[in-house]
Amino acid sequence: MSRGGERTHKKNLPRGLLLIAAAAGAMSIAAPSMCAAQQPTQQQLELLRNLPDSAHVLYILGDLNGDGVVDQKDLALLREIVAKPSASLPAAVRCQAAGDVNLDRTLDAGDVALLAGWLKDAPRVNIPALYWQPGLGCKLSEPYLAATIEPHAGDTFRIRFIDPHYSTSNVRVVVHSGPATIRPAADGKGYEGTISSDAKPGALAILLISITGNRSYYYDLQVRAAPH
Ligand SMILES: [Ca+2]
Ligand SMILES: [Ca+2]
Repeated sequence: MSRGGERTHKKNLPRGLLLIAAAAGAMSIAAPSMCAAQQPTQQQLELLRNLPDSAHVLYILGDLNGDGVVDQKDLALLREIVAKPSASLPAAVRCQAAGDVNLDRTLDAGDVALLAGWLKDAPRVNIPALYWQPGLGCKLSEPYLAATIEPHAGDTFRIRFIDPHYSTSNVRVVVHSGPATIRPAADGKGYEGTISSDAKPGALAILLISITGNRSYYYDLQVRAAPH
């Protein structure tokens, strides 16, 4: 089974770096200057404003056009960007950062090769990975989720729904593996979990998020080493 996004990437990622995407015109999710077709609704903005401090908006690694799946369309867009790095972004791109599938903060042939490999034997990545970046330049795209990143052992973590159509009745989150437990949030707008108090620094708690429409994603929480 393909776990295209499976990675050991979250170690040592510098915090607060501006995303490569920003330079090429991708916008902050809350930017007021989005063109009309891509503007988040008031309801979404309200949900974004009310996210817990530790939560980051997630995007799907490899999903450049933001349609919720990772397939040949995304690979074609990535090839186009890499072939002409000085050209303006193809109009279909909603999340340039999602093309950095090897997470080295550049878009180049290495990403094309990796994404092509994920899609070599399947029309789409079976269960794509969700990821986050500080200062992310992605426009709001599927799935509309935010999550705690890098919890410590013993911490509570949260998955929050930004899309108002999502609730605990149509989005299911379970612990796929690793030192964590999870339960629906009392308000039905997300899930809350706990990292085991004896979790080792660097351990991965992998969540499986299943959304109505038969789509599933992995989200990795890496237990942070630093003390509180
Ligand atoms: Ca896509
Ligand atoms: Ca890259």
